[in-house]
Amino acid sequence: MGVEVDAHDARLRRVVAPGSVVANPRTSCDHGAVDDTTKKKITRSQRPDSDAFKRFITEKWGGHEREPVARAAGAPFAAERRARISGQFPGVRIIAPAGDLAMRSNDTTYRFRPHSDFAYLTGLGVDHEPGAVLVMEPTASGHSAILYLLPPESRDGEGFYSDPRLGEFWIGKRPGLAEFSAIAGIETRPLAELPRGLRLASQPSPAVARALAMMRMVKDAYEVDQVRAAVAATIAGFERVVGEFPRAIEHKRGERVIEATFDGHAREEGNAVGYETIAASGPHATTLHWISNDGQVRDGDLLLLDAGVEVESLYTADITRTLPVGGTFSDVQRRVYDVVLEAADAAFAVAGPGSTLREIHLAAMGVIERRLTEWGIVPTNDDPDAALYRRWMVHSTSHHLGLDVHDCDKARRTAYLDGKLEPGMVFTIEPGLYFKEDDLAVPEELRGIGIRIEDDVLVTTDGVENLSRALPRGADDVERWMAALRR
Ligand SMILES: [Mn+2]
Repeated sequence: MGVEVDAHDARLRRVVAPGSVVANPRTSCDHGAVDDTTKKKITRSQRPDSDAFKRFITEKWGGHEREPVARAAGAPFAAERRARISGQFPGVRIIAPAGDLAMRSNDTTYRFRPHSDFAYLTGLGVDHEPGAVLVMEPTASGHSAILYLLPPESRDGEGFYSDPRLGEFWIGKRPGLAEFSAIAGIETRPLAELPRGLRLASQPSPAVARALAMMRMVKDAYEVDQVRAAVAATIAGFERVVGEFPRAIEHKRGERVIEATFDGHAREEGNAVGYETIAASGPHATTLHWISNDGQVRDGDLLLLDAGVEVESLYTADITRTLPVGGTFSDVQRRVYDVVLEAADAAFAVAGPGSTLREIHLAAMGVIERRLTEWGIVPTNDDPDAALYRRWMVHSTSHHLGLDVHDCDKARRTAYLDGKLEPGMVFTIEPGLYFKEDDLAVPEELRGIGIRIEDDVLVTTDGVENLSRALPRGADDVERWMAALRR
């Protein structure tokens, strides 16, 4: 995603709704169940209330055994992270809630995604586990970790069929406490045993949140592997999208064809998209966060696709390519494209251990300023800090990437922008140029052209590795790649 404002936060807020991180044990507020808060039966419930029914529905079922589980690949790494955060907060209780199901409307919830710090400290991905709270209690030698969870309602109780949130009749078999302990390598206890005081204040402290953001800036080997997998899945998604261009051109909302193709791919190959897909054709590409995606895709347009697959461990990629829908760039499209590519290359040239995100941004902006000045569209100004060229590139060039698309946002600003890059850091390089349709400050031929090129970058011991290099960047390479995909 191409913007400094952390739009991803909106999604986190959706998952960890204000006030809802406090787990809500055994609150059945759904179909036919009684809401603990209101004690009012859900209006539409028509389930039989007879004792005979209640007895019959809980008997005569086959095997009760749970699926065998294996230790999660990320679990040892999560243990190492817990040890490191423990060392930073001796004697202090550390709490990391997964967050709770967020209501969409009435009793309908959004699909659950745990808080990224919870995933980081437990190694649990996918939709594990609404209501869970990781508590690290201080001990003489460090901390002991306990994972408090809502146990599933299995076949021997009324909740099995009456609790749409936990009952296995509704949600299928899920790991129980023993299974989660085996998966994560952490002692588990029922959420009901979480001390009440912790329930009421089960938010990570700002100091812990900041320390975790600082830690998360340098990825361990497991995290780098996961980002690589996310990038590979994302590149495959871009290839699928190009294959759907003919259908997108035919459709009245071709951008939705692009979005649905990529998002479907993300669900098939990963957990979900890492953020809302931007599928912006023609002038829509000049709207930085164009996620309505309800426009047409026309031959001759450029299609800006900014999208990322989030894999099951919840690490995401964040890649943008700007593709000529008809397969070939026009002269003016290519002229703008080449400037953005030159800016990206200038950013790559200074990126490496010891450089900073601020320096990388300035390298890219140097190219943008020089070329736009050569084109004669930047007004002269006596103030050397006026930076009027930024009218056409208002976002920053880089952000950290990992469990969150805008990763480590709670890190200190000085560390984020001016901290020296270290091996293991993963960030984006994503300059762009955006000439809006009604921009009277530029020649008519530029109006309606929006271009961004975004790659995901790993800092190595002696430079950087472009993790998304398998996706063509140069205009000629893009054209050849698209032609090959269409054959
Ligand atoms: Mn981005």
